[in-house]
Amino acid sequence: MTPRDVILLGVPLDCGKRRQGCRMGPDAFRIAGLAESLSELGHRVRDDGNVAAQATDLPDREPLHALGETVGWTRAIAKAAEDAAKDGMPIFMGGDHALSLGSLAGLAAHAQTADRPLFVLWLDAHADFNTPATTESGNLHGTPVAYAYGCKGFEDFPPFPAPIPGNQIAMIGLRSVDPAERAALAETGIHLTDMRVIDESGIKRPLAVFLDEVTKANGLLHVSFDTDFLDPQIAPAVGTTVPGGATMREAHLVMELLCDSGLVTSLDLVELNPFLDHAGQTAQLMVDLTASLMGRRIFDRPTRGPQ
Ligand code: Z70
Ligand code: MN
Ligand code: MN
Ligand code: MN
Repeated sequence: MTPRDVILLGVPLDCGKRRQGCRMGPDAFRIAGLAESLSELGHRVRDDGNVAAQATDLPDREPLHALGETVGWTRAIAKAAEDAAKDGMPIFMGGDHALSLGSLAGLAAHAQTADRPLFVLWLDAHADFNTPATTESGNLHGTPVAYAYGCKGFEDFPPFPAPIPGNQIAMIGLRSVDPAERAALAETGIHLTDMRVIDESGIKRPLAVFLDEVTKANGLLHVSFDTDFLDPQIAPAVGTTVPGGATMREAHLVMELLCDSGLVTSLDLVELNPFLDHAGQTAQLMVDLTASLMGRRIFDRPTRGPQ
């Protein structure tokens, strides 16, 4: 893989849901050796430390959990994301998935300036396609894709710069989707790959189809990696475990195919809750998967197809 300028940004945000612990994520990724693993692969790595929360005077609004705090974080992260994207490949070390309200907004602004379409790959058990109006839990980590797609209901948030069309978004790993999300997704054109498709036909094909579209459009590609994409047996450090997730081999294959594509321009690592981890196992797995995405290999192979 061509050496990249990687910019690590810690985002100790924990306000996207009620269960706490994700704010320890950035340090867990550091302690698990993310920077060192990427440097060993030949990348130039800079750790910019943690993004600071931004205060707002926006009042909270029931039934939403921590609305004001989340809007403040969204502004701060969007600014950091847009700045970092100019310098290289940002990796956002979360933090829960509300982080992506900000990373997507900042990267969409960057894509607009670069005059390239932004594509988003959402690796997650969940669709995160609720809005502040449809959410049953009030947890805003369940909303970033709807924000980026331009759904109504986000009036308290900064206007999303250049909403992302559905055909530029792919979700892989789905196995927990709320009724309101399912109804809303039906009309979007978002590429939906649930676990049944993966069981029946494998994880490679839906990914390859999407990557082809990114290539054809000369797009930027943001990968948003929710730890709960993985099966909880290999990744126990998540607040809402959903059984039946991606295996170690499926996850590494996704990362290797993404690496081969050379298309990934930014990455979120989210929903790791180190308080629930077993001796750093999940943090270490996330770091190893990121290393696969950034070029770590067992053997060098031709980049296309079986031999
Ligand atoms: C549900 C909600 C969610 C992650 C849980 C769950 C959302 N759809 N996302 N864990 N990562 O509350 O909106
Ligand atoms: Mn998520
Ligand atoms: Mn999830
Ligand atoms: Mn498409």
